[in-house]
Amino acid sequence: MYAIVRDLPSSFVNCVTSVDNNNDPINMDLARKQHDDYVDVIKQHVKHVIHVPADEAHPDCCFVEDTAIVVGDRVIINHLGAESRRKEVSGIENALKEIPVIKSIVRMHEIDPKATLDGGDVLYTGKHLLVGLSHRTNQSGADVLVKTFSDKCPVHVIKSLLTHDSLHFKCIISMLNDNTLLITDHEAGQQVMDEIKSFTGDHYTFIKVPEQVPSNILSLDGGNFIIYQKGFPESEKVIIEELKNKRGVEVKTLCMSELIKADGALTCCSILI
Ligand code: CIR
Repeated sequence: MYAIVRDLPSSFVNCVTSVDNNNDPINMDLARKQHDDYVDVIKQHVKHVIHVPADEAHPDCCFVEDTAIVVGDRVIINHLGAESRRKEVSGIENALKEIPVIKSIVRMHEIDPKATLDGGDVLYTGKHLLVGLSHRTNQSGADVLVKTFSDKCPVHVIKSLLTHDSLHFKCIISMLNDNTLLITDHEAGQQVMDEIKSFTGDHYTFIKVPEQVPSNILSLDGGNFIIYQKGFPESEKVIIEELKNKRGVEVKTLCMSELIKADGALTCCSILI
């Protein structure tokens, strides 16, 4: 397995964010420490970690998940929804070229210049590719994924997130393994869950997590090990009971408070291949 991660630039404090950080600005030293801790855990579980240097011109460049979609040996380089982030992709495209298993890399905007898509809106479970439309990901972006990957696995477009104010699809959902998903236990989560069930029937078991931030976990080792966000005791209870106690998953908690201030989640700081 490979992982791609990217360092935080000093310009990270100028990231795109919906969070009002005026009273509690991003602490860069702490943000770097939190990101380093995250990368250290990934290194313990993934054999090949490609570490891309930070790009000062792109404050959000550590959020590598948004830049590319990988299914098997095929990659789409995304055309990101936020214009200020679009040129982040070149450093990641170069990193992907180093990975022997990857045979084809195509750029979304060369397929359809109207298409926009962030990787935070795409969940590849190993069985299905689920694409959530959002303010960053438009129908044309989703259509490019349908065209590109439908011969590899079913691609389903989820529309209900658009009526809520979540930044990305994966702000409310993430995967444990190829038949178990975690989802936020509120209205947006319920609607998304109903839509996924309408496409996939009973394939997935859904574990409902009371708060939004901790519904985004990072699953490694085929779902036998997860990282979850520290500081959400109600959700932690569910994670410990449902994942650790019932399913025997090894769990590790990390505090990513400074990345949350940038609207970051756990999955967004790596691409796993
Ligand atoms: C942004 O607004 O684009 C970044 N500040 C945060 C992106 C987080 N990406 C993700 O969760 N996939």
